[in-house]
Amino acid sequence: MRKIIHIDADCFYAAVEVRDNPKLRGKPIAVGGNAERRGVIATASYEARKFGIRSAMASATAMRRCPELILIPGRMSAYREASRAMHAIFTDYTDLIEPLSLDEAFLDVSNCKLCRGSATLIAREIRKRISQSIGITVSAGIAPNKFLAKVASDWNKPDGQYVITPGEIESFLAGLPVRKIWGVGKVTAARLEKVGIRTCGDVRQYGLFQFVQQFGSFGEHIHKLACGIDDRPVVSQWRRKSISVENTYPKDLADLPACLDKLPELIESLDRRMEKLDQDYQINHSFLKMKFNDFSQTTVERQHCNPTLEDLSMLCEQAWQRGQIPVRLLGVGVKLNDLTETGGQMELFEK
Ligand code: DCP
Ligand code: MG
Repeated sequence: MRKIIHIDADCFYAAVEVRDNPKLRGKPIAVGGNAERRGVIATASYEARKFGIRSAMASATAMRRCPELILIPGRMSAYREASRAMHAIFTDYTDLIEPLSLDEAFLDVSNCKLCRGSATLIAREIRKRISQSIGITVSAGIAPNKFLAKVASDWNKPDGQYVITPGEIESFLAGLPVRKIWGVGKVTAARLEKVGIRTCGDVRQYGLFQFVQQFGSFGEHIHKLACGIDDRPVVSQWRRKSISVENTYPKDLADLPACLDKLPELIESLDRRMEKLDQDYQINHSFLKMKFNDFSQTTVERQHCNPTLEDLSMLCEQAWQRGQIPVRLLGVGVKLNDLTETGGQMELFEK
């Protein structure tokens, strides 16, 4: 049984605007094009949604519905930056990340050992970290497959999460409108409604064979999802550039020997993380990060294809020489070549 999390930020562009200008908090705002220039709304804050303002609506219509609406032009670079920061948090839990848009992604956390392996706790921790370090809220759906996780992330929006355990799938789907199924738009929904099908539960009343006969091959897709069956994998196109571990120590490390003492356990947890990498990664550098107790920090790196304790001890000594005061944080890591990007291993050997 897989554990899939679907994350979706709450009124994403608007949330970034409110974060960067707290005076906007609690007010009806929207991000979008100028009403005079036939602009459209990209998104609206929840306060603005109370007036019926929605994505893709003409800005002129939005202004009519809510004359005090504060309309803000978009800042794509800020949204991209927030999206990147969210992604960086996801990578602490899994490499199987499939972004659907800037503010939305599937995570397959089936093999994640953090948070006692509980997807519910992982989602909660991710949401907390995003809110604390990025300053926006996201909602999450947790389920055994993508379809259910995506539906679930909408259930307790904003700033909430919803879990569908395997045992709850049937009752969850019983009352779920077929419109919630991907690809079922107005037209299909109307066709289904004609034969009395309104919910996924209604679809289940039909056998698969009968359903396909009546609705064609798309019927098979609908029937499977309505029964809670969705085997589509989380497809990650994202590739790592580096992998690292670090630790902030409860008591500062007083001197170089104290730092060197901590290296073996850091290397061990780095090794554990590297075991999960696929064969298409190749190490090209190793690095060591040191943060001193005055909060200054330094990183030293060296070309290596497989760093040993001796190699990292040397880096540690170099880093220490740059500060020579107690150390609060130590980190070790490697930078990676992605062989799938350089044309694959075979080609490398043939050159
Ligand atoms: N977006 C857009 N045009 C649309 C829909 C969305 O430009 N027609 C942009 C603005 C949104 C972002 O994409 O902030 C994310 O889209 P969502 O559908 O996830 O909507 P929000 O995150 O804004 O709101 P919600 O809280 O409902 O997820
Ligand atoms: Mg969103």
